Amino acid sequence: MELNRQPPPTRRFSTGERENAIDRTVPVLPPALEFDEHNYFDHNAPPEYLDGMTKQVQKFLDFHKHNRVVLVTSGGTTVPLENQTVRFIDNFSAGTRGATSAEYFLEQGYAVLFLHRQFSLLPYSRHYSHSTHCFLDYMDERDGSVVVDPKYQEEMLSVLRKYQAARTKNLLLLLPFTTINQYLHTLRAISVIMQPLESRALFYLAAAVSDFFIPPSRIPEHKIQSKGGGNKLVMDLDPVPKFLNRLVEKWAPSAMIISFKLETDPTILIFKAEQALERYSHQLVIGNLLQTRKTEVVFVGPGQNHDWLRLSDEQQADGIEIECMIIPAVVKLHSQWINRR
Ligand code: PAZ
Repeated sequence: MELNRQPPPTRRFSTGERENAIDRTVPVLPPALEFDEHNYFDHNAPPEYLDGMTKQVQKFLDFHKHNRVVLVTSGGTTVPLENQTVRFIDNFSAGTRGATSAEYFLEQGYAVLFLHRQFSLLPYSRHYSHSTHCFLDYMDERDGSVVVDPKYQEEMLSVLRKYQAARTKNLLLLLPFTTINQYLHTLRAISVIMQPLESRALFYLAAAVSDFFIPPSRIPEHKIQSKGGGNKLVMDLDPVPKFLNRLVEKWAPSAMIISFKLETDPTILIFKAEQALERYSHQLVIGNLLQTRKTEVVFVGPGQNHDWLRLSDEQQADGIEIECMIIPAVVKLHSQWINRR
């Protein structure tokens, strides 16, 4: 598969096509322009912790200035319905793709910035959290001490060694977010700090990012009242500007950028992935379907190039993870990207 930086699509100001919100087959919103960026970031305050987080990232990048660094985004963003948030809109993503991919990137020698939804799955600990077992099921008591149940020893030792190696070598930095606004501010700030890495920076955008939000001018301050249970709650959400275009053109112009596209209707997956690639002019879209995302994905690159990666029945039965195919393929493309610049 060839990688290309296509010329940016025809410029026009974005408009909120709210009537298109439900029909996923209509064209996606136009990419955000500079105007949209200012409009959004000037009116939606950054999270209070952002300065501290960017200092951490800067320190991490100073340590890895000659290495390849991947920013993996993972998990779903929330959309608060109140400023003092009691209720919010969320999505299904548990962060499996992101956390699993991060482990395989670490195996390939990358330093990993892991921008993830707080409390979603994390690299390494994911093997023992959110599973059907409680983590205490992995433990046993021996002579008054807590030990790992012998039947899990071998596997847990292997995971523990990889985790400790990543920590000792300072290869993994965990960066949590919760809301769509925190995610966007953090993504922008980090990508700008990553600019000196040039082509050694890789963006692997696996997070399930909200498409709609309530702007600060309309969000209620306090908990929405149920008024005795008789009233309907009618929501009026604005589209979240499509900042991928800004990432490609301004925030990280030399980096390789890979986005994911999730659909539920197999007949539109490739079309939507191609459409995203054309609109945002980045290097690769990885398409996946909600139902089969753990066993197959499609790489959609420039020139209507489609490569399906699929686990065989046997691989599935053996517990092989699709990310062990995705990441080496991505790393190969990233090497080509670096060598061409
Ligand atoms: O977190 P998870 O492993 O359950 O799901 C991963 C995913 C489907 C969210 C990811 O592969 C993806 O497609 N992210 C982009 C979603 C989108 O905005 O279209």
